[in-house]
Amino acid sequence: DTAAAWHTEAVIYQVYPRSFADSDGDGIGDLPGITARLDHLVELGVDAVWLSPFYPSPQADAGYDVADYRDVDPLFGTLADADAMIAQAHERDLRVIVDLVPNHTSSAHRWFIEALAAAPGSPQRARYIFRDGLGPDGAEPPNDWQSVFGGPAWTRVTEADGRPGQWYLHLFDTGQPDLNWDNPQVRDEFLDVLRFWLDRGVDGFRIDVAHGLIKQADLADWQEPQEILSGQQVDKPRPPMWDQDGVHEIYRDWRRVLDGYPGIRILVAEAWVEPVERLVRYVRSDEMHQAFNFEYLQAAWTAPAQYAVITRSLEATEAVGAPTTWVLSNHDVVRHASRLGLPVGSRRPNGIGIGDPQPDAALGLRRARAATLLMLALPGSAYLYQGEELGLPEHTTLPDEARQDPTWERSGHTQRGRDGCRVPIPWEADAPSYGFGPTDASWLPQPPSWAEYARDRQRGVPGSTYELYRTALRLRRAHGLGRGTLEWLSTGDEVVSFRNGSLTVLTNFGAAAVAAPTGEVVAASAPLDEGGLVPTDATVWVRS
Ligand code: TEU
Repeated sequence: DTAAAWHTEAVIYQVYPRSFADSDGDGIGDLPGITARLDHLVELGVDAVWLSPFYPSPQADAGYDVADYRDVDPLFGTLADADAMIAQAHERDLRVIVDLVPNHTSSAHRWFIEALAAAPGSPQRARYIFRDGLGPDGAEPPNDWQSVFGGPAWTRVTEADGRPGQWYLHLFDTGQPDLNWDNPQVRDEFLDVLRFWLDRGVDGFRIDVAHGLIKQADLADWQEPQEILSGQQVDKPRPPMWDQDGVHEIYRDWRRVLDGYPGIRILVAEAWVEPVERLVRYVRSDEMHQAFNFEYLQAAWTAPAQYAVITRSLEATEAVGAPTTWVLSNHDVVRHASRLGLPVGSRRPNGIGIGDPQPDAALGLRRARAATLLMLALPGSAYLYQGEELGLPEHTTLPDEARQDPTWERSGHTQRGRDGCRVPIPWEADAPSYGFGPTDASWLPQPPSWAEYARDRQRGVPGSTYELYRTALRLRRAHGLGRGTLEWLSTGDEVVSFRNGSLTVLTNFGAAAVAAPTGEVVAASAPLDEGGLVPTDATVWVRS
């Protein structure tokens, strides 16, 4: 029954609420804006939306610092707006996935405010990870861990008597204190939060930093540079803050809650864990339903690398009976239309660094179109990030004073951060803020090139990126590609080619054009050369 197993082949579209559509003209997108644009998602042809956080928050990390898990930030609307958005989505057969941030709260969460006011050793402090400092006055942090955003992962607090006191752990920003998941109160609270949103009708949760909740009990020093991808090989020691075995028990508890609701409600792990054999431990049948495939996102643009990552991903997920997932972009990484236009060796996932070369925009877009057409032909579930259907590039020339991502400050301005992939979406070329909202306001400035990418400039235009996505999604559904089986035809150095059902797919990575498979070309990421040859950096779908 495909309806029951919807997630195994779903195309899920990530909405980044502050940048999708602004209904009230304050320059920040909101829930009524999303609801008003749901028909776009229907026209595009996706199955579900995942919304990044819209909960009350000081916005120290664009909402990934949650102050109240059961409400909506006034920036984005009200709980009634959330209910209306969910209802309107369901009316259109779109499922709704919300973001859950369990590794840390905001420092403005009631629990953390209580913890600061309470004494060392109190039950209030035991919900977080407070420790005494090292050295004579406790002036040194408890260990050498670094924040993912740069700088020490510990901040010292001032006690009630006005003296410098204990330190608290934050793997991310200072405004994101890590919760203590050994505390039963923390566990109960999140079971309740799950029920709160399930009762409101959501179809699932994307679990932020799913590999970080449990820390090695001794909080041992970690000399290696802080790596996001937490383990290079299955048998190597893992960093004491990532991918600890204890996390799995938490997700088993959550799965039991979800399974108590009608239909299939899903858990999706955001876990930067390598290799894929360790990642799939999160998607065992009694844990999460899916995990983002970041190894795929990071794979090099060569035939051997793409063949390798696709086969490894399919094999590893098949072994645990979970759907394979595919993703090329999200709100944390350089948009793939730019990433694929960077010289090999300078493709950092999170932000184009100071002094890095600028991407080749034409090359990047050409490869992005080829990559997307390859991805959407694969069996499993695929994630799209808002704006990629317009071919949006990274905004690489944001003025420094406009930057909002905490990584910019925390890294001492050595990393530009992730703002460049978060710029508000252009809907109409000739409207204020390119149709993002009713006014010119936009929380990050939109570049003038946004006019040419606007949806209304591409809609109905043959060969546009928007129409390429629509065609691919329509055919993917019509041919059941998401539940198909992949049969390799060619895995050489220049070409990757396979069959999925009645379609033959070929991507040409080589410098010379190659013959297309025989049959009717139903989709192509670039026009074919004379004689029906597939040019370099292009993908074709052929019906035979
Ligand atoms: O990201 C988790 C995470 O590890 C990111 O910092 C990511 O690896 C990094 O941006 C490199 O690309 C999640 C959210 O997706 C991110 O937006 C949040 O900042 C982070 O958690 C903290 O909640």
